Amino acid sequence: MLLGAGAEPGLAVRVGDEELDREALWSAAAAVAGRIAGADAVAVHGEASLRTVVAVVGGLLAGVPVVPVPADSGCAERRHIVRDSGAALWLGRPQEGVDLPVLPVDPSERSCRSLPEPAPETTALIMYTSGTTGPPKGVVLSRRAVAADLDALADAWSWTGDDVLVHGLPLFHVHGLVLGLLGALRVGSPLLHTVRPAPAAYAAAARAIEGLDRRGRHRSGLFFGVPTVWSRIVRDGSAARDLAGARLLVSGSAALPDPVAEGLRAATGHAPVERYGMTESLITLAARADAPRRTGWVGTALAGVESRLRGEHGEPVASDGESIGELQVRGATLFDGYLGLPQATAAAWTGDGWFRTGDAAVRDERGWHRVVGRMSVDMIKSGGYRIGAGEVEAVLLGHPAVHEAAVVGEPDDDLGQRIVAYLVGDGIDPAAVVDFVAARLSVHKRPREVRLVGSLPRNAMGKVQKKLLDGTRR
Ligand code: MCA
Ligand code: AMP
Repeated sequence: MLLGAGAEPGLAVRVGDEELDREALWSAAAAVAGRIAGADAVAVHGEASLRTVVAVVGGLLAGVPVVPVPADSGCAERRHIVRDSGAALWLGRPQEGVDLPVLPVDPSERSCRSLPEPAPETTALIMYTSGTTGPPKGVVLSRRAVAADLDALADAWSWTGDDVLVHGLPLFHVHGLVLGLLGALRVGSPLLHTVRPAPAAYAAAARAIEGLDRRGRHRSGLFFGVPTVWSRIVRDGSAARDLAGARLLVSGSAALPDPVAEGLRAATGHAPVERYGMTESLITLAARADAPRRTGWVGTALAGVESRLRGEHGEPVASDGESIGELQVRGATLFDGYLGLPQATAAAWTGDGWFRTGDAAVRDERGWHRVVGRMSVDMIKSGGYRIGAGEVEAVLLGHPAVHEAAVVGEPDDDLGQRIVAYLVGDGIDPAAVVDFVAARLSVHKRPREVRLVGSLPRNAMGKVQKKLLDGTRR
């Protein structure tokens, strides 16, 4: 069973002030499953709510591929995801730009319908993620891959039903949805979703765990966050103190700066464990809960996963803790391909069957990894969100005042990288251009800064030389 239906009864999920116990969640989800059975795929409005939880679980019970749609997406991105995925229905609150039949989701609905468990190779999710160019691609993830990843993480972190999971991450990406919701359901640990990952909300959840004793046993807190969340918690000293009673703090989705890791250790008494992954591979590397912490290192390959480093021409790179190569992975957690894009899928794999992550890393003799950056400047990570420079540039070029555009990620203390747009044009209003992107792509893909320039540095072939742009320190 993908969702661990054998787990003990009791609280399954609380989102904000609303909650469902396991029986009520399964029953509401079964009602959804009954209505969507046989659909090619369903799009789910990814807002942080019980509706989203019920819709996703309903899709998985029915064996219908679930397509989570970012809650902050603009019309163009939403329309692309809905059309490209072949979704037949929209589950959740209606949104502009969606021309699918809408199926409202009611968490208080009950159905006693029981459905057969779909085969492991069935698609569980189609998750949209950015490449360096073009619109987001649909990453096809099987139930087998999801189950393998969650079991390997449970093993690495000694994650059991005695843990209460706390996070406030988006329910439309791997971190918040696969690990943060499906992980909790598979393992059987109640999830307290804080709606937003704000420091005060994590602190309140930490205090609430004390009221969730199970059969007299004390529950322990497992907290997930992206580095921006941990950095904000460190800056908010009182929230950090409330996390002192946690069992484990986990950081992922982007590099955790050493000062943030050290700040957390000082304020909470806990050194966080890091883990690394991608939408395409799910989580592949993690530090174990029972191993000594190594700040700046993301850990070893999970059970069922292998890793290696390769140079520019495919040559092996030494695992000496210093030599840098492209990180390549293979194993049970890998995706089935990009939906409808056989060429892009083929290009993502080496001739001998390893997935090319596009991340530069080092590996030491003990198999620990440190991620040192992306191979391409056109892949940006901001607040843990993956954003392709080309996707933002294409939208900017659609603005009537913009003639040329180059988008880069610049170092940012809060977000890791912030999106900066260099623009050439006539009478550009920077704020209007930012809103133009937010309305079409996603709010989190908007430039945080616009710099107006007379021209962009280009090479003899006319290609923009991003490394020469003023202010870029990459
Ligand atoms: C501001 N806002 C706007 C605009 N400017 N809205 C429309 N147009 C504008 N021009 C509003 C936003 O809607 C929002 O409103 C508010 O301002 C704050 O938005 P923002 O500043 O973007 O948020 P933030 O505080 O900077 O966000 C930081 C964050 C967020 C909370 C850490 O970046 C986040 O949730 N990151 C998680 C990403 C993640 O889960 N990645 C995992 C990928 P309002 O507040 O009203 O909504 S999966 C992955 O990477 C792998 C597999 C892995 O390893 O995990
Ligand atoms: P996404 O597909 O949104 O999951 O983004 C995947 C990318 O996030 C990876 O290719 C890495 O660049 C980055 N990433 C995820 N986890 C980590 C980590 N622990 N340290 C550094 N980068 C990370």
